[in-house]
Amino acid sequence: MPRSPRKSSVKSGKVAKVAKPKSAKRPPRRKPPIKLYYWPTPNGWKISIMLEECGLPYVVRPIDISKGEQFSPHFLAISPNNRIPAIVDPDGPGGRPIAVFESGAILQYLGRKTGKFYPREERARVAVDEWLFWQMGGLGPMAGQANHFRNYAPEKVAYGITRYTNEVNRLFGVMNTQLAVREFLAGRYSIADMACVGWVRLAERMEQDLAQFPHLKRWFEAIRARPAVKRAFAIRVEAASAVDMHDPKVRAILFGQTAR
Ligand SMILES: N[C@@H](CCC(=O)N[C@@H](CS)C(=O)NCC(=O)O)C(=O)O
Repeated sequence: MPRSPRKSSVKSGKVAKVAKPKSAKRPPRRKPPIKLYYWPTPNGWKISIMLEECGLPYVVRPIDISKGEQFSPHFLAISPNNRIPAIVDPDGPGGRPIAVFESGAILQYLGRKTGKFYPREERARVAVDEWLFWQMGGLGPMAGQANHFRNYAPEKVAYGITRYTNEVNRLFGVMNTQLAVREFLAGRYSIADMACVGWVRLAERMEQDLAQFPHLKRWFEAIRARPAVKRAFAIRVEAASAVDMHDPKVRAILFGQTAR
């Protein structure tokens, strides 16, 4: 039973101050939402999907990578690799703010924070980590290069196109084989699936036909139909739709980077 406040003795007709009951304390102030530094790309989608799946309040802060906003001192202080995505969580460990860059690290952080889509049990967690790191070190970089050589390189370099397109094809095959025996990459739906789905969404840009990978296709359709994923894919950034990848200024920013 909650303790009732004790009235101390009454002097000169006044009621002395009494301790406020715990329940009368002001509720803790709501923390502001997580800031998601974002551009609509497969790496950006990973985090908007996770935030939506977890029901975490967040605000989108577009970083226009075609205009070089990823090099602003403010953003570099959060993401020193000048890449999206990044987050700032005002309610980080110890209730203090934390900034996190690298999509894999952000997914793991949000998974640990919420206890969702990133199991605690060690064997299940290792399985998620395996597929998450497989995405970060394999599917992401290879698909990125395939997309670059196929769609953005100023000249058609046959060797680069074949090398990276084949590699994406091989990696799609690896997922297809795994998904023949598992509903999701690590068994249950997890941050590993969220990391991969954006690249499968862009299959056509990398000359991949999902009909060749029936289990991957089943998985992709199941994930794409999730309400949270639909909401994440529906986030519109007007400026992103207007980017002209043939514009020499845009190309110089994105494709001419060296050490600064
Ligand atoms: N390993 C990074 C890769 C992130 C990445 O490549 N982001 C791209 C968009 S998908 C970017 O910010 N590009 C900006 C640039 O090239 O300057 C991660 O997973 O977070």
